[in-house]
Amino acid sequence: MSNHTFSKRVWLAAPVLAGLGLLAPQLSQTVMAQETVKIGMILPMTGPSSSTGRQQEAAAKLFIQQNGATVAGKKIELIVKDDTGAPDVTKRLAQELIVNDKVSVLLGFGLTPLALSVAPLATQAKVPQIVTAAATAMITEQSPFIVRTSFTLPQASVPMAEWSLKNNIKKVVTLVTDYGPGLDAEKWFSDTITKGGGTVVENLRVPLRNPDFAPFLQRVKDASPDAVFVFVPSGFGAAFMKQFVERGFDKAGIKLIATGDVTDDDLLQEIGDPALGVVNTHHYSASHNSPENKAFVEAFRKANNNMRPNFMAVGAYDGMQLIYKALDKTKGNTDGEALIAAMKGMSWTSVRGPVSIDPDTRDIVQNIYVRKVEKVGTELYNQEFATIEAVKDPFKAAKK
Ligand code: VNL
Repeated sequence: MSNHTFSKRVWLAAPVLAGLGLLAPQLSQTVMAQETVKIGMILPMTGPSSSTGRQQEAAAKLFIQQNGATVAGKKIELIVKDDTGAPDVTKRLAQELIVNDKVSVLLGFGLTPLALSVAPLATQAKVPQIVTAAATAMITEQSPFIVRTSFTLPQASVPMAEWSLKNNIKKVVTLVTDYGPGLDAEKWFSDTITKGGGTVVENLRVPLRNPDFAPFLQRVKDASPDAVFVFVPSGFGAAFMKQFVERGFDKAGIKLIATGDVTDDDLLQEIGDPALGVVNTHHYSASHNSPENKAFVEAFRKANNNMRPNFMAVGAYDGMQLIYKALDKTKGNTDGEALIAAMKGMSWTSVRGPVSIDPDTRDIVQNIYVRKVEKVGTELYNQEFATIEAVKDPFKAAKK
């Protein structure tokens, strides 16, 4: 019996069988099996940024566990791939996921070069590429199929400069990792503080691979600024802080200010007391005070051997949230253009606070919090003490 005849018979018989209540379980099983929506998640699960992979995979899986694996009548299948942090691998995996697995959506992308390597494929295949980690501002401009749920470095760095100006920090040195997000942090922090009457005496850039901060920290010391503003990517903060303390900075009267990537929730306990008092700006703290976040942190810890979620986990959790919401809105239509249209302007209450997707830029609009590292009980947290509401990426806002 050919498939054609079979399906014809099923359709002819369907009303009768359904009436008898005999068809429903069988038919729905067939339909579900056929209508699986595959989501390809590409992350650095090994290599120097493996903490980002671990956090994001855990968060995506928690989201599915909490919300079920069915949306708009379709079964969700998450496929996780390890790109080891190498852009050529990210690109190959994306190609395989699109061509062989026929994924409807790609998500993840732990670092800027990894996200950039996939942008042309997303455009060509018309597959939405949800960037849940990488944070260089221009990433979303590389394909109309990119939507971001993480943050941008200009978004986090401008508020740090504004706080500095109000708190009598006038002479600064910047020290950033030498690639996309670091250069964004350097530029937007420096421009903002200079416009406000401050002075940037040096812009120091440390290599991404095997960074040795010691010679750069010596130059910071020699310049004796009021503060040093630092960006290093998630996972590198502990190595930086170790050398910072070893060189006696905590006693040299030079303040450390940073984006929250440095005082990452994933590393704060490991960094320990040297982080106490560091003021920094970011979009998420595990101690963010909301019922949604309390429930999230508790569930995340429970499912992951007490691991504390960081901002990377939240980027992926919201990435899944966005995909579910878009599928709901399209009533299960997985056409790439339809999904992107559904995502534009979408808003929800994230565990980080209220968020939305800017319909013009496809980038996330969110609160940025000014935080100070403090001890809560026996643990260190970034304690939020001021909020700048609904911040759009300044890089794209400046172009208008
Ligand atoms: C990036 C930006 C990566 C911020 C990060 O951690 C981060 C990036 C891995 O765009 O490469 O904290």
